Amino acid sequence: MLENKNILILGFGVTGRATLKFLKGFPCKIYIFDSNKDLQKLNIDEDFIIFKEEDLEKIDLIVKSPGIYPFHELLVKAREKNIEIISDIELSYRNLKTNNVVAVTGTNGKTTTTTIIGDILRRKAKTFVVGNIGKGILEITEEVNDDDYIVIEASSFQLEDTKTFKPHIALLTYVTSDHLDWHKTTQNYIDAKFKIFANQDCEDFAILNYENKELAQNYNLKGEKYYFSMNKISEKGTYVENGKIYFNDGENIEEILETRDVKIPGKHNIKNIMAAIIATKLLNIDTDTIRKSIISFTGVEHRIEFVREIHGVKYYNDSKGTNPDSTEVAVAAMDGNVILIAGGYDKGANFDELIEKSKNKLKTVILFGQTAEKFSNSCKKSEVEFYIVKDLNRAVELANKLAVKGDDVLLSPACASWDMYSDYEARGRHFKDLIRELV
Ligand code: UMA
Repeated sequence: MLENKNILILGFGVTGRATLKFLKGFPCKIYIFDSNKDLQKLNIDEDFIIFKEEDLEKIDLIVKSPGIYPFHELLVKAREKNIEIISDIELSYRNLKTNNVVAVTGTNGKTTTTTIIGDILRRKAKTFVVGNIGKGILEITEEVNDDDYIVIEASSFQLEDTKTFKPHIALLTYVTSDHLDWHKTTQNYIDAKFKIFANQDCEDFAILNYENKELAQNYNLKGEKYYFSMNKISEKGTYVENGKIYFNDGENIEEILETRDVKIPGKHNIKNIMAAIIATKLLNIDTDTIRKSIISFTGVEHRIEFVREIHGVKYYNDSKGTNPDSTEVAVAAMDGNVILIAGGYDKGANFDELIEKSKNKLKTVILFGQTAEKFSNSCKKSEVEFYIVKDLNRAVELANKLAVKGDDVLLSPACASWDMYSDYEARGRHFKDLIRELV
């Protein structure tokens, strides 16, 4: 289907590069468009033509990067000319050798759920974990064999431009249905999320959050439905009862593990785990393997990542918490009193709401970086104790001094890292190094 076609790669980031790599094996003519990059200077080995507007006449197929606005003028023109526009996921799916495809989407929890599923499957067979998680699916499409598993984190942008994509297991972690009548765009967003199920048939499986059960009824899902819920449910799927997670396959109910054995904090993560259990049970992975994998799972790096427990104090790295909202979720996910280490590059955010909403859990806030002063004003308003220190080293030193058994020390800066670090990963790694050195 790609032979002798003129194909336009729209956007030359992670997706565009992977698309080019994949297409080089086909006898087709490749055009690339990227409005922000000087393609000539990039030293690209593969043959391609730098796209010019007049070339659109010749284009048969566009592979669109997810970050490009759907109503970008080129796309509008392409639609007028009936040029096919697809995402990388669609192109990959059309060329994939395996049917063991698990796709995960949702408003929150995608990356963690995708990672857990990948970790479990990897114990049994060759597994590729790709997509919105940071790796273009076309990067590995050719490598995938019949028996391999592929786990795809799919964003709504990527799903929007799918047509035949039919994952054997499709999983929606959660999608919010707020004010559907008012926000046409929210409706479009939800429609895109549900596209993950669109081509499934009765041989496939649809995994849903029980809280989305009613919403799902609008979409006439053909896959066999499994739900996950924090409360006992009679439908097929997973649920929590008396601190234990159970899996119900419609005939038998099996205890999988106790929630207290889960290392990653927060109710939201129990839901992610329950979703992952369903996906892997449906792929016939044995319970022992699932349990072992979950118990040893300490989280996605830099996202409420459990680092270490010392003298009854747990340390968490949430360096990825680069805005007040995500820090609020991280604080809420902690079990004990929280010593929050925060502050960093000033993006103009306001911290009042974060501190006010979290104040019952906050024992102390230790601030550093450009926003320390501003952050401290929010603490004053909400009467939360705070300290300002010079850097992360001092922050960890002080947290270690102040913490008592049962406390949680959480690095969740609510700010970008650029005032002191190259990126949030460097900041998170530094924090973990400091924690590992504590005695
Ligand atoms: N570009 C244009 N014109 C435009 C806009 C962008 O030419 O109008 C070009 C940019 O110059 C750049 C390229 O397009 O060179 C970027 O494309 P992209 O934004 O689609 O990003 P990719 O590098 O291809 O990465 C994408 C996902 N990014 C987005 O959806 C924004 C990555 O998810 C994903 O890992 C990758 O494909 C592989 O599947 C990142 C993300 O931020 C992690 N996702 C969003 C999120 O999680 O919130 C959805």
